[in-house]
Amino acid sequence: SRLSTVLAFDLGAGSGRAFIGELISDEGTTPKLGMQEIHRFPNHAIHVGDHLHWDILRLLHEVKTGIRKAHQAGYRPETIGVDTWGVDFGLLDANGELLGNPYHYRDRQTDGMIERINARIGADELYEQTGLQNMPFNTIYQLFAMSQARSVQLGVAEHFLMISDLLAYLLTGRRTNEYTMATTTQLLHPVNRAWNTALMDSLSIPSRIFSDPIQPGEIIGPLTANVCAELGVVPIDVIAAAHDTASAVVAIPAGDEPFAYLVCGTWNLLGTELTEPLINAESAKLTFSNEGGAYGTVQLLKSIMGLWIIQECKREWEEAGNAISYSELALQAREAPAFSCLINPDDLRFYSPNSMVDTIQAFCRETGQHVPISKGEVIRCVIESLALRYRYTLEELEQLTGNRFGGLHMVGGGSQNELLCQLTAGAIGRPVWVGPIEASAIGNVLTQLITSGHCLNLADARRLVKESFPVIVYEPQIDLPWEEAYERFIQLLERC
Ligand code: LRH
Repeated sequence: SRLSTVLAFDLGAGSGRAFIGELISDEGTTPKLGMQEIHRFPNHAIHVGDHLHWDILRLLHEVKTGIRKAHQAGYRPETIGVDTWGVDFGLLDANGELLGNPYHYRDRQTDGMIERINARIGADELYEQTGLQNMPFNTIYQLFAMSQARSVQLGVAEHFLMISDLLAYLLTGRRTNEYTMATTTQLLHPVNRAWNTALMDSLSIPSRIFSDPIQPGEIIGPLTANVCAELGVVPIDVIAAAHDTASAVVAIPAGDEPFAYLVCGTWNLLGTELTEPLINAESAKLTFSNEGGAYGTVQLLKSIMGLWIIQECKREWEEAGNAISYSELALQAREAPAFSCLINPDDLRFYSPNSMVDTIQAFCRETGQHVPISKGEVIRCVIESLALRYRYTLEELEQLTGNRFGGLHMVGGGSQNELLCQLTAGAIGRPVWVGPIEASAIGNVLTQLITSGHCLNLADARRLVKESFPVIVYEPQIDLPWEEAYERFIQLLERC
């Protein structure tokens, strides 16, 4: 029988998805979670003049479509949750109207802002106050760029809402700042877990636009009468979901022991779960972030450039009239020779280049390596480099925490890339436990089930994941000279 039905939206930088999560219990067996995908839609960056934006109204439309489709398919979800990527936001005026289209985090307005804030505050001081890796896209740099540009919108804004808060607002009319999303702004103090208004003041960011964070799982409110009338549904409660990364970690099938994870999507987040922030000279030097997790946890992690590099190559080939599927790309990469060239995936030149393929080739040329030409060679180079980057980051994480991890949990859309999983196991010389793929959406469902009392807590939720979804194990294969490749990779990192 069906114990509970909820609806989860998970929006990433490349696509959004809607899932029905159902807690089902058959006679005498332990309950299991079932996930049905009911809607999937692309999420595109839109160039407007000199800027890059998200199409927030289209996203709202797709979320509404998801609610409608769930209803049409006969589901009656008890609650709804919306999780999204971090760092981006919308601003509301005093009447509660949205001011403009939210910027895309890859918009160039943040160019040079890290240097400017470092000059004002000092990198060490900023790390001490925020506990976050200085990524150019962090909200702090976006808001500082707007304030430096005398943004009229920022001048009149009364409310700041992260993308997930904004979508929840457009559905419910309630303005909230969810805590785990708020931690991706680099404006929240990691120890007292409140907005850092002194930091905002020193950067001319108006502190009046932020409200006290609420925790994932808190009830935001019911769908507005307008939305209910438009979609023909009853006023279902919207529940605050965690940041997509934090939500994915909720769904990692781990036990009580410390574990390391890789949330693998457009970005790759490699980290471990702690109960308190870890902020010291070493974590600053190794540039690890202390992001807020669900249920009081701290996610000590590092952002790695991720599948973005592959997505961009694919898009470029498509636009040049050489469209190729991911499965065909994987096949060609598998056949390409191993370790013919490597890149540092986190070199900022790969962040937002005009041509990703040219940039990879230029990197290899400049570092005196073989220059990859075929699609297979290019993708092989990226996948091997990512796998080596994971090893490097995992070892840093171990150095920082003093833990030795028996393997790596891998979740997220990118974990469907078998070659990446297999090469990662090879690179780290330990097993990679893959699954569940849709971890962010599952974490979102679990958060709702904890709120309704169908799951007791985080540990209970993770037990349910273990009972409900398979984990594929990739054992390291010793067919390739990984140690030698790793040495070359480290030399490369030292040079650039
Ligand atoms: C992953 C993610 C990541 C960063 C980035 C902008 O989807 O949320 O944790 O915040 O997007």
